[in-house]
Amino acid sequence: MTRFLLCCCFIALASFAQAENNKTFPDGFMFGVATAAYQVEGAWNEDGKGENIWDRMVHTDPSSITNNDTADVACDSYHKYKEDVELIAGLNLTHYRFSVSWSRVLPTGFANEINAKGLLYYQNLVKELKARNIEPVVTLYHWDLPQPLQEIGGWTNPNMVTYFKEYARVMIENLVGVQYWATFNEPKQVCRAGYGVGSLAPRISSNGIADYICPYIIVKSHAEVYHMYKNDFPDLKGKMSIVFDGQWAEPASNSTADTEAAERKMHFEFGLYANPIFLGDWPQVVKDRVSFRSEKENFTRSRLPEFTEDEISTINGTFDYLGFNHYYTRLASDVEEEDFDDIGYDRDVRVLSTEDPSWEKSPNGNPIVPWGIRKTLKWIKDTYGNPEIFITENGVIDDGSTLEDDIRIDFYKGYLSSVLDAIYEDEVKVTGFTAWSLMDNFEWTGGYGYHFGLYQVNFTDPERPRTPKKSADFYGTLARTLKIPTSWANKISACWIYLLGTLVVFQFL
Ligand code: IFM
Repeated sequence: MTRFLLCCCFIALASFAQAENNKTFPDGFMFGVATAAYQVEGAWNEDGKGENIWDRMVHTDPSSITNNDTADVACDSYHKYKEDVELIAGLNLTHYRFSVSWSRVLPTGFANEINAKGLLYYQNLVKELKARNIEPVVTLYHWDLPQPLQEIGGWTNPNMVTYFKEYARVMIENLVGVQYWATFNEPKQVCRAGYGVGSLAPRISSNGIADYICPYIIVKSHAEVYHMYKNDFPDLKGKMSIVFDGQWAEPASNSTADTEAAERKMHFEFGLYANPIFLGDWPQVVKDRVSFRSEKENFTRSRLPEFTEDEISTINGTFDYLGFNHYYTRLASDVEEEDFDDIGYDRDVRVLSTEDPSWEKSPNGNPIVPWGIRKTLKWIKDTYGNPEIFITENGVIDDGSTLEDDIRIDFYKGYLSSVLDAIYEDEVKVTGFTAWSLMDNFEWTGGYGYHFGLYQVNFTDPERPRTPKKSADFYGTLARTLKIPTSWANKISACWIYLLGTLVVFQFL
């Protein structure tokens, strides 16, 4: 009996040494990679493409981007898409998440003029993927609004609902084989960074005003497209949804104030966009906070637009899955109510975000906290009635100095272990995982200084050659085996533990 118990202990120890989590992802689980049109395509003015808000920003204010980088050529995927698909196929991946450049297909943004060559590019990409058995996951809007639509107010103009729907119809009609659609990528970035603080294009600074009008227009646009897809294309049978970015807010202490602050933060950052679609209407705490402060600031009504009953029921339930991007975790602590002289989103949220100094950091300073993804997944499950969750982005940067990107491999080991825990311990319905990104690309205002890729791209070479990093092999093995690959070092320590165990059991007992 003692021998038996000891054996069990050693086996358990050895498995622990072998990998963070040696469970297998469920059958049919999807592993893929993601990119976005503006970040990889290049060809910014080729074959009839129109100008978008990022083209405008990088060309008129070059210093807004690190090193004055532009995405004029980027990874040149417009010309090299076949090579991209080849790389994806070589990694045994099930899907490729990419986005459509609206102004490549509709140069002015309006559907009166379709650019046949632009459309053909996406048709060819989908054809190439399908031929390799790779499922296209298509995002309709990943931040690159046609400039003429910005001239009329962009995502603060109610007419955008119609223009977006007309654009979406063109894409749905022309990419019929697509089974996975997402209307928007990370509406929080579009609204908060684009129209609130003004750090991303179109760089509107209307803190606490436009960043609430924008979600109102975006969720209505999303809902219209969802209904159009279901009603006008009943034979297509694909899934339509939206992608949210959700970083975890961990209470900084056990106090009730900090616990409530963390929950409030989740509702302002995630719920503001997800609640109307998954539950109907804005989160109550957001409605209460913005209306309370608006009244004190002498507004005649809340700065947060109110949905009509009709809008609530139209928007509610417009999802087939929940697209989820996750990168980091922060600590949340309660902040005292500030005076009412200045208006702003942060004053509405009333939460201070900090980091635990003991957390490991990525080269850009983001905390690496694998348990944060599990907590966010569980929070989404509990808050939104256990929807199917498709992880549409997760990743970390390396410092660009080496192809031996162990930082990325360790990052994925940790985060994927937590995803497995979410699936098996918390029973969250996660059906897919998507690495950001297939290759190094144009990281918005960070230019080419941020290396998120499984493949390195040489941006000084006109050919833009792609070279696999060590993590590409890791990720390919993961996709093939549905298990987190164990490194040789871990395998060797596990063998030593087995060996030692056998010796102890049979020699000394
Ligand atoms: O590069 C971005 C992407 O466009 C949206 N999600 C986060 C990524 C990394 O910052």
